[in-house]
Amino acid sequence: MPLTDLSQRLASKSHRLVITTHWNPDGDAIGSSLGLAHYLRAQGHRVSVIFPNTASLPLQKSPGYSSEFVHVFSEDRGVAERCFDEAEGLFSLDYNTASRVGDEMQPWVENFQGFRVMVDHHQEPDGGYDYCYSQTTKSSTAEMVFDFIESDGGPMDAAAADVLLMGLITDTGSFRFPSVSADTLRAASKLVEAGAESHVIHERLFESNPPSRVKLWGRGLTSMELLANGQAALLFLTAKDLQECGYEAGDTEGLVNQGLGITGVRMAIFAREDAAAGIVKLSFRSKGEVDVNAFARSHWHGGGHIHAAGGKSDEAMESTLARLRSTVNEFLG
Ligand SMILES: [Mn+2]
Repeated sequence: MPLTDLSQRLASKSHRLVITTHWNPDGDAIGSSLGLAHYLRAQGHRVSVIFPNTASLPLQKSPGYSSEFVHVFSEDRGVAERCFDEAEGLFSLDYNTASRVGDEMQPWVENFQGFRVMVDHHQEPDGGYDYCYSQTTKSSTAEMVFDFIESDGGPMDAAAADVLLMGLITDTGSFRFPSVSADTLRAASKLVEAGAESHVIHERLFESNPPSRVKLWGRGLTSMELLANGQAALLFLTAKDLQECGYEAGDTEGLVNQGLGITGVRMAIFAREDAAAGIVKLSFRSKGEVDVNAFARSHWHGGGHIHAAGGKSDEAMESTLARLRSTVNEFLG
């Protein structure tokens, strides 16, 4: 579907719009949502952004995160529900299926009565969208929002450029992953021209850590064990580790990637015990042909991309780790 279809719809008048993204919003979720909001507001639309739950501390410093048009569903449900009720159009950014927004918010996305727009780069998008922009080859949803803004033709302010570049940076590991294309770098170049500063974003995201994050990375790295004859690295943190180090939301984001830094490792697994929810949260990363989306779907109630996926286990930590060892050995064996 061409981007101009959506441009025509939006240009007809000022719309009341709601922008949503996935549970535990990461840099691309926050960046694409706020970037699109900044842009559409400057175009005269009345836009609310609804995050399902609170972002990690560094992401809360994103330009616009604390604005009056941003609401966190789990914190301020009444206001968020009113935004859904009043909006004429819904945007689903950086998620392929409504369950990704969490149980509480899912019905509000599924039952939304106005026009619906999906902008996303994950596999197998839900149906039921009036405008579905799904491109799995794109580095990030932020890159897709950039494409839309460029095609739409309006001006981009420095705040929009900042958060969109942040989305590119976080979803590409600072332009390291195979998903980085010439288009990605061209988008980055245009965003810098529009006022984004890469060093400012890096400092905000990666050099503003609470001590708990650095301590937990130490523990997580120490837990590392190799599986499948050195082809996989498993890292884990127990509820006790989290408690002793003073865990805060977002502390372990990115830790799983450390496993891929080992020679010969093609798949990395990170398991974090979530005592409150009674589950173990799982993250998977891979290189080359190893499809962690397939692995997460077939064994761990999850999914994602070929090289990055998530899942969960309802079993206790010890039995989850045992089953991870056997399923990984079998998967890569
Ligand atoms: Mn993304």
